Amino acid sequence: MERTFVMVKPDGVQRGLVGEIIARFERRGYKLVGLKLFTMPTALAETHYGEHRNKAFFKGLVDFITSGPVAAMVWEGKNVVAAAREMLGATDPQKALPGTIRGTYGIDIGRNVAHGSDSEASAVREIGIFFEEAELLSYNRAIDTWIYE
Ligand code: D4T
Repeated sequence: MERTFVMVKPDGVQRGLVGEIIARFERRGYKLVGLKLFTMPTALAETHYGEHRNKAFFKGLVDFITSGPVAAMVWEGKNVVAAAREMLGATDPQKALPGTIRGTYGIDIGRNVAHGSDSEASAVREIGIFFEEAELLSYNRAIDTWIYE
């Protein structure tokens, strides 16, 4: 089973959308295997967004992502990396399809509510940045036989 990293950003936490976003993944059938609420230190934000280090929006992005608590989570399930990206919608909420998380709750690209890993390699990298191995739980759900054939 694949795992992906999803994070409700400070705007999503401030707007009270943590429960809504968790509920979407739960209802779809994915399994929550890691969850924490914390304020990102600047060094962690710079590592997480390292690929954007030379972009004009980098400083604003780091200032924003460290401005308040984020809800970091790891979801597990079949093809969950790609599915989570689809559920989030396009990075720019104005291009995100209606019904997606960003297409439902966002307007500006710098306030796009939530993050999801963009590939299996990114998921492994990001889960490793945000979680200790012991914080990721392995457990069985009786309901899985009603989700997977
Ligand atoms: P995140 O990482 O936030 O889920 O976004 P994506 O993976 O969907 O998109 P990304 O890495 O290209 O962008 C990271 C982050 O930067 C913000 N951003 C992006 C911004 O403020 N202005 C911009 O012009 C771009 C391209 C939004 C998401």
